[in-house]
Amino acid sequence: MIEQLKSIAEKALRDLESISTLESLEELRVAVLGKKGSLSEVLKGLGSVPAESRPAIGAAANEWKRKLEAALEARRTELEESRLSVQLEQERIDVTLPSRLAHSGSLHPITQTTRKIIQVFARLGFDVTTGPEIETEFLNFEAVNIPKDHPARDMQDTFFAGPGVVLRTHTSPVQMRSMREKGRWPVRILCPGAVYRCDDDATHSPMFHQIEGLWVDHGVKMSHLKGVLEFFAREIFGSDSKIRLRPSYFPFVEPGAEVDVSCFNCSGRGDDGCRVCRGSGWLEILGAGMVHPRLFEMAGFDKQAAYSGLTGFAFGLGVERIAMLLHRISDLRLMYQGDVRFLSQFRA
Ligand code: FA5
Repeated sequence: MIEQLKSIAEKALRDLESISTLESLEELRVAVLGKKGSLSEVLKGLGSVPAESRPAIGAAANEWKRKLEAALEARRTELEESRLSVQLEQERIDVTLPSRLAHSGSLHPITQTTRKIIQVFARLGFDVTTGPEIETEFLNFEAVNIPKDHPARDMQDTFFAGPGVVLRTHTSPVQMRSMREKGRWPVRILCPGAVYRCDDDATHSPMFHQIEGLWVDHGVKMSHLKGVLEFFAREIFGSDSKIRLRPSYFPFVEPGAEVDVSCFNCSGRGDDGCRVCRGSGWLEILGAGMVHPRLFEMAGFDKQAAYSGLTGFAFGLGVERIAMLLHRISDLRLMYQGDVRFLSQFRA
């Protein structure tokens, strides 16, 4: 039996030399030393051996087992080390390679400008509200005092989406929606959103963005409008900005005004070579005025209230126009072409 044990162990030690993977090493261990391994199988016959021979066989078996285990362990360590070094070689990272540039996106200049403007008016207590871009012809025009066939409709060349339905030409219908929804005053809202007109040139796009402001309450005056717009101009264009109001006509306000801001490039001096104001010293930024009392009627407000001191002011600005002025963009169409070379210049 000792001879049998010896031959099994010696064969196992020889086999061990040709083993090259951890998996086949484990297979060999199980085949020899496992519960049903060849060494264990031989030892099962120990019962039939005379009692006096058993200690010697047991000692020999233990000795071979110990030798085999030590050899297996040594081989395992070798194989593990070589597997690790192969892995390290294969997964080598060259830390000296230049890194790939991560392209992070950024907010579109129109979104940035819209948010900036909203933040300014939010500080004055204006709540942001929105309305649908597909609007009824009634709310887009009649309800804001532009009757059918009125020449004022020519000011806003309109896309019709169906009978009595238009792509809104301005954000002014949101004034009416808000007043009707609330049904009472005060109303102090800011309405940003896309609007549509049949325009297309370097400063006019068929789709553009406006922000409408409306403040309705007893005692709201033109001087409040001026103060609010002056604050807006200083926050957006710089602390020494001034504004001026020029009389103008919008059917939904009376009186109405075009509002200009002093040129931030030449500090309003109107320098000859100023590329921003072209020498005038002023930049037109928005339309504004005192809410026409007819709008309060259309909103369903109590007629008496309309004539007993309920007043309001409204203004509407083009976001693209403000973004173009702030970033000196000469062609508004650049903002819609999705060219990252252009857009990446506006990373905040
Ligand atoms: C209006 O749309 C009025 N609803 C504004 C208003 C509201 C006046 C409340 C009084 C009281 P206007 O048509 O001027 O006004 O347009 C306002 C701004 O939108 C313009 O100053 C201009 O900056 C911008 N705008 C007009 N048409 C285009 C266009 N096709 N593309 C880009 N911006 C435009």
